[in-house]
Amino acid sequence: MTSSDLSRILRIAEDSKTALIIGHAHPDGDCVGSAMALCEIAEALGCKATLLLPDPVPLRLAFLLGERQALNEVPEDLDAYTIITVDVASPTQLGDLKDALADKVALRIDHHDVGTPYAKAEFVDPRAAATGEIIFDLYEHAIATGKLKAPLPRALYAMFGAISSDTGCFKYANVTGGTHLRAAKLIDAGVAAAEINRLLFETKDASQLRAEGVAQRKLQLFADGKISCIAIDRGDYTDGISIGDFDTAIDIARSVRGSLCAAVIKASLTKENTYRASLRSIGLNVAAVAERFGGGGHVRAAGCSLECASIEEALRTIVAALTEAIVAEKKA
Ligand SMILES: [Mn+2]
Repeated sequence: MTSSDLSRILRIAEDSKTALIIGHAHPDGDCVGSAMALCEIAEALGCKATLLLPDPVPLRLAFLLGERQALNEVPEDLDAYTIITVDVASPTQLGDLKDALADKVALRIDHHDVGTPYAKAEFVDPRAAATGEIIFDLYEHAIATGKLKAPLPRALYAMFGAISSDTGCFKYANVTGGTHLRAAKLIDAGVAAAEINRLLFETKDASQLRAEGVAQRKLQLFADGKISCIAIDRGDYTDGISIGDFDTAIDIARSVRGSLCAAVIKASLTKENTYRASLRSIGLNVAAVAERFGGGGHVRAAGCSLECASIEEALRTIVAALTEAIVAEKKA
């Protein structure tokens, strides 16, 4: 993002007296941390900021918010707000808020490779490993231009969490030298990096560990082991295991030696015949696969929802699409 882009974003935040800052459905660490940090920055610029997330924040990410509360539904006086989204690639990612927010988003700050434009002003930088990197640049720009006078420790903490979360603790292919430089500046500014990484990556609920056991038993390989899948049906949400406990199942699927792409398919708890697929790869463009089903994301990490009669059908559909993508890639 250029410094004139950053100036324009800051101006939108400054000019809005009341801002509604929104992340995506099924919030992840990047969206929660980035939205939290932007709220802190907007408030320091003299704006009243309200955080809105389409779904509740999972317990494991709640620490990024500190004392800040997040709304889960749009406020009644919606038109009084300047609406800003962070890490939201397309309107479908707004989940149940999609219809209420249609055509009302003033500003989108994002880093996804594949998405559907929807905001009046769009600032998307796919080179950023996390939206948190863009928020950090925005913060530095505000300091450098004198708009922010004092450091904002809670914002810095949340930004580090955002960046660390979306890079898998600085180990994914999206990490650049710039990612480490920003992290270094955050650590030098006093951010408790080890604490954040421990809470993000080394702390699990017992139910999550049990879910990982279920996921390991459900691992299936296809295409000579090039595709690794875990399919989770409604009946697996039992014994105190919730759907969110399977968030890390994708790490199990993608760790299989020889796997080129991994998928975790989860049955929706609330919507009959609806399945959510998370896709990961080590090169294959899974964003293009997700896009076929109305989803999107990054080349190596993407997601989509499917309407299918059963978990078996959802699994067959995803495996067929991934197999086609592997064959097409070989030909190219
Ligand atoms: Mn992100």
